Amino acid sequence: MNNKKQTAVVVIPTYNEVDSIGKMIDHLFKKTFPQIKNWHCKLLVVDDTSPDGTYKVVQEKQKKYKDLYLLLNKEKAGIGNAYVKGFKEAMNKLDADTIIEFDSDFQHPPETIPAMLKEIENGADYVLGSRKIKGGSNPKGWGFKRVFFSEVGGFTARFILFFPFKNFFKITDPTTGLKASRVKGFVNKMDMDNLYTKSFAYKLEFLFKMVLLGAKIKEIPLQFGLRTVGESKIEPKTAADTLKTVLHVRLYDDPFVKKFLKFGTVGFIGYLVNATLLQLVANLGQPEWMAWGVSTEAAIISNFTLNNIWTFKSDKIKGLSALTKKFLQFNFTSAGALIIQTVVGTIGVSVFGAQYRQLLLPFIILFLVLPYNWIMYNKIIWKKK
Ligand SMILES: Nc1nc2c(ncn2[C@@H]2O[C@H](COP(=O)(O)OP(=O)(O)O)[C@@H](O)[C@H]2O)c(=O)[nH]1
Ligand SMILES: [Mg+2]
Repeated sequence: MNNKKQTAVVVIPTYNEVDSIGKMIDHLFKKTFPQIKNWHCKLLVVDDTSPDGTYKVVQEKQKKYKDLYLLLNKEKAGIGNAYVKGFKEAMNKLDADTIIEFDSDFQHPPETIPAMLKEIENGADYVLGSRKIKGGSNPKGWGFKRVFFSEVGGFTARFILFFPFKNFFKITDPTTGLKASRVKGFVNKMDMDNLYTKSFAYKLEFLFKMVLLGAKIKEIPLQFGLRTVGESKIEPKTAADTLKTVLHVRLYDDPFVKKFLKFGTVGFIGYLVNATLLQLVANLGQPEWMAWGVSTEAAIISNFTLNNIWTFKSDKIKGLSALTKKFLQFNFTSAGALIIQTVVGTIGVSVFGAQYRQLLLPFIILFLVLPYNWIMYNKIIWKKK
């Protein structure tokens, strides 16, 4: 064990924050950091060469505080861009063990910094300031419209990113800007050169990717303050951009969704095989049972093969004996789906009437057969070793 203190780097991106940055720097170095005994705290301001001269205030303060750093970008390139640069600087040059995302406008109370570091010490990898849990709140001055959009937006993001898994219930404030992230195993594993967005929505992309990296998440209450000086840089297009980002990462980066889409595609191909062969064999003048039997089995073979080489290729079944055994099993679970569909379909028609037959079928498939097959494939046929 060495007793060297861990380093926490607070990153503040700024654009035209000349009225708040000086006060914030003084507050952090005089009041906040001295309270934090277990960490060596550094402050990194990432400024996009603000026309109002924010960076000049920082340069002036650097004469006074040795742990104050400034990263100057040539032009305004978005808060996400500023943070990516800040994260890299904090990791590569400032020896960061934990990185805190913080605003200069006092909307994030500085007392949350020691609170977040405590949670990191207690084993959390990713600490989020939440306005939604007990002790947290939106600014008192926010009108109905602002609160409404924040609520609806937050819920939509939560749903798209995490439904139906535990983080949908657990992460109450996905659009929060206040965060502390563990570097080792998390920020240093993040592919920051290939982020989808450099705007405010990077907050949600980061959140999603931290979850994928297996971060242990802890929320602390955030009493989000009113901005007293300067202007919000949130642009009108932020909402649309955020929606695009959450949809993108969930569709393209979530292994569950990718697998589920393949599973759905294979199922649909199976249906086409079934329908085509049913018609062909019947047209050949074969008995009805033969047409149904042959086409159904062909669909089962198609589903088994395509799922094995594509959907579940990471758990692919190989070797003749294993393949035979699993294929037989697959026929049994498929028979189960057939039974479910037949029984529920028959009951449904007797309850609602035959005119609802075609309407019942997609419902049965969507709510019963699909989940049933998904579970059988994952838990039995292509069970993880
Ligand atoms: N460097 C940099 N900082 C930015 C940019 N956009 C916003 N910020 C800073 O990010 C922080 C949060 O932005 P803010 O406008 O307060 O967002 P709000 O609190 O959601 O209204 C503030 O310190 C801003 O100055 C940008 O394009 N570049
Ligand atoms: Mg703000």
